[in-house]
Amino acid sequence: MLNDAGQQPPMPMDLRDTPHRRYNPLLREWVLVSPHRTERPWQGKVHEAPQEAQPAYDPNCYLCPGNARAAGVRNPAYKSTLVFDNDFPALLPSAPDSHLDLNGLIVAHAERGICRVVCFDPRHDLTIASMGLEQIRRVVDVWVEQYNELGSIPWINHVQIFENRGAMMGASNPHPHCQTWANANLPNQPFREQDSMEQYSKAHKCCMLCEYLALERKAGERIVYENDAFIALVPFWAVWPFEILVLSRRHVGAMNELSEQERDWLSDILKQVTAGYDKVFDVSFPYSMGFHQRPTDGKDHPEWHLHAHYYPPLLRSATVQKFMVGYEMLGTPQRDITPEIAAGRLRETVKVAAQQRQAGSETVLR
Ligand code: H2U
Ligand code: ZN
Repeated sequence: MLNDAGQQPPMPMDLRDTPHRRYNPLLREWVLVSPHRTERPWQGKVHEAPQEAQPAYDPNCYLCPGNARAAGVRNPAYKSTLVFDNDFPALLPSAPDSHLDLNGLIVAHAERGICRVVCFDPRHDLTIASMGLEQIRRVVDVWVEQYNELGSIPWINHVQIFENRGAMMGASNPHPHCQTWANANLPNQPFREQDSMEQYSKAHKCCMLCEYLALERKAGERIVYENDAFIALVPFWAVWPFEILVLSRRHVGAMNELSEQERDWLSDILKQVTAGYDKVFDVSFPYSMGFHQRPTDGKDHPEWHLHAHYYPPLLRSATVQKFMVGYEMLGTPQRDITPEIAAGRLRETVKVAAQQRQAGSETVLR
């Protein structure tokens, strides 16, 4: 049958079998999905050498309480969280306002910023997955404080909170910690997301991620875990094999709009997601994660919807990771295992991890 434009309507697509490209509306780019390839990460479990257990206190760790850091400053004997200015900051608050522009082709602008480190806990051997909910909640409170404090500095327009977990992701230290980089200009990814969300809400008179959330809840197949205030799902357009997007269920732009209870639910979902990750290959799962929050430029940004991205590199075992090479560097990112299959697997590991916690039989991976 021909459609109104006199054309043959496209055939319904079998996402499980047909090579296809998926659209990422946040970044307005494509990812190539090749589901016909047979690699499946959980066929035949690969046993790796057990990871070295970490001590509760490491006298050589720069982040443990009472120890001297790399640049000589000594950490206090902190009892819960610790925030300090990065001793080797990528950005400086004092950069003079200067720029270079040669025919719009050789262009540079000075960038001011503040970089901090947040230690989650005095215990060297913990991770978000193994920390208690009250401990994680204290970290959430610190993130809100940091977002408010840094964001209220007039020239700071964006606050990026991110965690590198595991040596594979370049984490310098197993001690549970994250970083905060706050600066004047929106970094590339939030800039693109902000532009997409703004254009979408102008065109559709509603929030892009609220709409997306409703579609995902209806479909159900990409949802990994949800609680009263947050949802964790493998986005339809995921690039990394076990990528997860955590979305607030309520339309809020930043963590400082969350109620006390919602902050507890945020702590819960972070623990559920990371504990589930650790069960995928029975190793401490490496990842980079970070929150995307409303810019702190003094504007309302009603289009902005609070979310966190988890980008883990592991693909098929503790040692086989995904690399963005070849076609992906020169063309488009590509994946074999579909987001739906990855979500099914993660849903199961989150459940198993929670059951084991309840039964008191969890093996904590560090
Ligand atoms: P990772 O998130 O990649 O592990 O980085 C930790 C940060 O901690 C890194 O930016 C800082 C590094 O500069 N750091 C200090 O500020 N002082 C230290 O003594 C060690 C590490
Ligand atoms: Zn330590």
